Amino acid sequence: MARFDEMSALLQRGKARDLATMVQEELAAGVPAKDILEQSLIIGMGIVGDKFKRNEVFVPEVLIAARAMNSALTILRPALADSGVEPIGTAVICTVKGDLHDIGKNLVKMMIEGTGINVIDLGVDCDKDKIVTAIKENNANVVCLSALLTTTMGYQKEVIDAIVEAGLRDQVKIMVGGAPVTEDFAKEIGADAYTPDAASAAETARAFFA
Ligand code: B1M
Repeated sequence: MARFDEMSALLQRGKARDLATMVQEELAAGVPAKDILEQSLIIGMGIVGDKFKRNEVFVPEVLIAARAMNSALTILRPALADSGVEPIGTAVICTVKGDLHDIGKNLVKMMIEGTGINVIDLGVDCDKDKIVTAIKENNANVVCLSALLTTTMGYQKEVIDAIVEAGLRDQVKIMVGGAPVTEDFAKEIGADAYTPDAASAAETARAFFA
C-alpha cells in the first residue's frame, strides 16, 4: 500500500523517471500491472484532476503529471496486454477543422487516457470525414471535439450532423469543449455532454462506461 501511495505521489509531482523506475521494480517484484494502474496511477491522476478543478494546480503541473502517467503507461502496457486487461472503451479526440489550438485538447486526451479509455488522437484542424472514418475504423464509443475559436465552434455541429448522417449517432457519446463552448451551445447542437475542463471531461467520459 505504501508503495502505491509513493507511486501516486511521484505521479502527482510529475517525477516521470523516478515513477518509471518504481513501476519497473514493482512489476519485477510480481505486483500485477492492473493493481499498479488502478490502485496507484489512476488515483494519482484523479487527485491531480481534482486539484486542477479547484485551481490548486495549473496547466504546467497537469502536463508534467500527465507526462509521468504516460511514461508509466509505456512500461505497464505490455504487462497489461499479457494479463488480458482491456481498455474500457475507445474515444476519438480532435480539435475541429480550422482550429490549430491543441494544448487543452492534449490535456483532455491525457486525462481521459488516465481513466483506462483508449484514446485515438486525430490532432488539429480535423475534418468531419476523418472523424467519421476514425469512429468506424476504431469502433469508438466516445467522440471528443475541442474548439478554441468562436469561428470554429460551429464546426462541432457539422461533425455531429455528419455522425448522424453516417448512421453512427447511437454508437457514440459526443462530448464538446473549449473556451468559447457553453452548456447551452452543447445542447443546441445535439452533443451528449459539455465539460469545462479536462478533469471533468475525464470523469464524464468514464461515467459513460459505468
Ligand atoms: Co490563439 N486564440 N489564436 N493561439 N490562443 C485564443 C483562443 C484567443 C482567446 C486569444 C485572444 O484573442 N484573447 C483568441 C480566440 C478569440 C475567439 O475566437 N473568441 C485566439 C485567436 C484569435 C487566435 C488566432 C486567430 C490569432 C491570429 O492568428 N490572428 C490564431 C488562430 C489559429 C487557428 O487556430 N487557426 C491563434 C493561434 C494561436 C497559437 C498557434 C499562437 C497558439 C496555439 C498553440 C497550440 O495550441 N499549440 C494560441 C494560443 C496559445 C492561445 C491562447 C493564448 C491560449 C490557449 C490555451 O492553450 N489555453 C488563447 C487565449 C486564452 O485562452 N487565454 C488563444 C490553455 C488550455 C489548457 O486551455 O485550450 O481553453 P483551453 O482548454 C481547456 C478548456 O477549454 C477545456 O479543457 C482545457 C483544460 O482544462 N477543453 C475541453 C478544451 N477542449 C475541450 C474538449 C472537451 C472538454 C473540455 O471535451 C471534448
